[in-house]
Amino acid sequence: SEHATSGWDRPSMRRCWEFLDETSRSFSGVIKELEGDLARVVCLFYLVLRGLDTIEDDMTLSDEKKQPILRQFHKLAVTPGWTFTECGPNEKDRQVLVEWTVVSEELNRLDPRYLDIIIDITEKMQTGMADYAHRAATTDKLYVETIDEYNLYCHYVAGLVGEGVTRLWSASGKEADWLGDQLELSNAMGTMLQKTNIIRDFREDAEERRFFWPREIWGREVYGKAAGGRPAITELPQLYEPGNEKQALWVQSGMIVDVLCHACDSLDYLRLLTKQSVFCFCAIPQTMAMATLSLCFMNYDMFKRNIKIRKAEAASLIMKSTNPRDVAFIFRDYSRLIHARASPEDPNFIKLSVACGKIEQWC
Ligand code: PS7
Ligand code: MN
Ligand code: MN
Ligand code: MN
Ligand code: MN
Ligand code: MN
Repeated sequence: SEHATSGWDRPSMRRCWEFLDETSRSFSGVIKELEGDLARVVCLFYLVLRGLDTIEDDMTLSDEKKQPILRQFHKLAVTPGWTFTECGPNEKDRQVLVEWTVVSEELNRLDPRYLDIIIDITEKMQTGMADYAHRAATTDKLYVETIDEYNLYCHYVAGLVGEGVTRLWSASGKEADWLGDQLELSNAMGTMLQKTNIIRDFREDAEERRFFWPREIWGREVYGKAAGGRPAITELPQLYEPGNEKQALWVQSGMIVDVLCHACDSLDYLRLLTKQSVFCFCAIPQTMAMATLSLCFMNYDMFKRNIKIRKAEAASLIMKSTNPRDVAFIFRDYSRLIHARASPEDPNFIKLSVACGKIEQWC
């Protein structure tokens, strides 16, 4: 029955599986392990959001061009024959949009109870993306100012993915009906992944003039004071200028404490799951995120180059992330590594201790 629903016998669905492998190293494995319909449904959900994100990310498209495409994307995505060839040659996933006919063909084959969820989430995400892109393009407001704004952006681009997949678990009958209504917890799951990605990719994003770190965190005067009486940071790229290393690490620590505050909600979510394949899909990216946070914490290399967890560490996390108890222990182990590397001079030290203490308590 796996093969009855995976679509391996249709060229269009085979191309979609190829696109999944080409566009996602982190999700393709766990998506393919999902049972029954869910593997194909989540693969298509992934490709829809990958297509939308590729348009959002393309800084070579003008705002005039981008706005209508973003705001109509939920309709364009299911329009037979629609394709998008105008992404710049540097957009690594542009080919999905060029060959979108295979994706729309498969979307239109989906059971409406799945397609409706995918379309609903896409419409909400595209609106959030369009609003942020428009503001960045038309005002001199380059930075996200407050933590509230930062949380709202993460809700749009990742918390909604958590909501969407959770509603898909319920719709498939593989998890309880009421799980789809646990929006706080599903939002925390996505937000934790997005914030970790935003921290790790700081240098890469800054070089593309994309700034996600909120001023409410990086602009704090205490970080300058704690770095030997220096003035507060006024522009984000100052964080990788020589001489600001110490201050950069306190800011980084402030960003990491903020993510750790979502860890217990993620553990609460994972405890509600009952199907093994759904559990692995949800848990593996979260333990990878904890490993990434531990790699980044107090590591100035992150400001200089792309850093990634080792292949062997990733492989070990895939094998060990099998049940809520073991996942909580993995969270606790990384949280202890982080705390052990924290310095009492760090203005975030107390907050960090509290966040780590809550993870200890959860276990
Ligand atoms: C539908 C599986 C499991 C309850 C394309 C999975 C970019 C971090 O741009 O590609 O390369 O820096 O490394 C994924 C919650 C979303 C949130 C979001 C859709 C978890 C478009 C993933 C993935 C919910 C917006 C990938 C959020 O990062 O980023 C499906 C539960 C896409 C999940 C983006 C980021 C995902 C992300 P980049 P990545
Ligand atoms: Mn990526
Ligand atoms: Mn994006
Ligand atoms: Mn992206
Ligand atoms: Mn990124
Ligand atoms: Mn990027």
